[in-house]
Amino acid sequence: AADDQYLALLRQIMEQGDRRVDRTGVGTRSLFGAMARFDLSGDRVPILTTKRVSWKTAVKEMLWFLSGGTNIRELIAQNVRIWTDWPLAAYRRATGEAIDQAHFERRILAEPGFAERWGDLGPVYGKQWRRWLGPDGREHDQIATVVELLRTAPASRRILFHGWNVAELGGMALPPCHMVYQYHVTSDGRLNGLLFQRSADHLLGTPFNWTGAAVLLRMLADQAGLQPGTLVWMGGDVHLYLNHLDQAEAQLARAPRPAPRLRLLRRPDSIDGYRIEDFALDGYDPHPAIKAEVAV
Ligand code: UFP
Repeated sequence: AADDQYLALLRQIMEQGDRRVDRTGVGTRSLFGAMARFDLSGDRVPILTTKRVSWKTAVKEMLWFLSGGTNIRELIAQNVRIWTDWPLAAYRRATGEAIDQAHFERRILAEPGFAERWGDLGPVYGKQWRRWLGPDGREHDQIATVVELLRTAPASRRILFHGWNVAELGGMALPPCHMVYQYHVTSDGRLNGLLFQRSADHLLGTPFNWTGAAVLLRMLADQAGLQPGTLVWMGGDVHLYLNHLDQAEAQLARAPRPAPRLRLLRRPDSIDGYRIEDFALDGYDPHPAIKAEVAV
């Protein structure tokens, strides 16, 4: 079902999307306002089968957000390279050095001082989720608050966390794309979630963001003693970069395969206790991965 919704949206973007110049200069076709809904019961998970999605990378990234991290060093240590482009571009701009990505990543890993200076992304997701700084100097752990509310006030309409800290946007390598997450507990104990994503690179970003949001909902449900319900995804500017058109055509020609199932193998004592080894994806037999350039 995830593939059907994904491909329908992809086709719609290609056929009806507004062709425009975007921040990166690459150019996109863009739709405004899109929705997808996923039933997460029975271990269902919206991981695409029409191309291989590096789901473990998406889970590691989500665990990194939850850890409060903002430095790419912790990602590279786990072989996750999806955030390197931004600090690398900043390093090249600042130093004029034509360093290649692999060398840059080796230095980030090997030299803590170098990582501190060049690997930090600023107050991005992890900082805002776990340590949103109030005007009085107090730090707010939005994730802990969400878990607490799910347990003690499940009927609340205020169970949400937000990444768009206006006052700190200027210091971020990239302002949050998957921006606000809201939760809703049904009277029979199912956890629904809604992600509002202001900007979605439909080819490279969306499949990851769907995976991350689903995994996060599963962890939160587990921690609060709830069953997984529905994940609702809302996209603001949902776009296809013009250098991704061939990849999009190739994916549209593929037939979806049976959906995989995601199992959580362990229930840690807190939301902070999850590790990548706690997740198993059963029956994942996707079409091959599709390579594409990321617009920085
Ligand atoms: N993008 C995503 N998902 C993410 C992420 C980035 O789709 O999780 F971090 C894409 C959306 C857009 C670009 O193409 O990155 C961000 O650019 P902008 O800030 O101009 O929207």
